[in-house]
Amino acid sequence: MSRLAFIGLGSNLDDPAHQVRTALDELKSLPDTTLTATSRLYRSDPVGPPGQPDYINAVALLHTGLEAEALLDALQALEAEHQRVRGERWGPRTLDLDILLYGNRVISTPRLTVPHSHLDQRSFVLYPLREIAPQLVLPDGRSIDALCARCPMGTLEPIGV
Ligand code: A4P
Ligand code: MG
Repeated sequence: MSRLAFIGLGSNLDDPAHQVRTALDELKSLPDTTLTATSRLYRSDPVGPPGQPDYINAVALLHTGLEAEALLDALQALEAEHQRVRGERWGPRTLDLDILLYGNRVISTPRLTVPHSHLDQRSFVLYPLREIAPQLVLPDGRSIDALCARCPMGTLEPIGV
């Protein structure tokens, strides 16, 4: 069965815009998966340890036949191809690929929390998400419009495709 999955992309090292554009292209090659929509790229202030560079963020919509854990495996393989080195939590990275939403499913396993934690507090997730899915409703019934209304865009800035 094919499901809609929203993927959050983020990078703040080694030419972040190039990392994100390349990753959007690579999502097209995942098995049993179609890339259906991509947001613009956004510049965002870093959340997490101070002193790290600004991020480039984007959100993609996939139609996928992959189960959620298989999708996570595929995304982590793509992160590894981008020479991602896992350091401190929320620290700088060449590429971060998060499963924001997977159909209408709520998942809580040691490897996977869906919807992605903090999704409702992060402008760099919510505004690109709304750009490609203005009618979106989360599994708990909250609409993307309601979530954006409670999370100011702040310094988040679209920078184009
Ligand atoms: N994991 C659990 N649920 C998921 C999911 N839905 N999608 C697990 C992807 N992975 C999920 O992730 C740690 C573990 O989370 C994975 O092994 C997976 O099993 P990680 O990518 O190794 O570490 P992380 O990303 O540092 O941790 P975390 O808590 O996922 O951080 P976030 O929430 O991804 O935040 N500031 C700006 N402006 N823009 C950003 O994109 N990103 C982060 C990272 C911090 N600050 C940022 C940004
Ligand atoms: Mg992550």
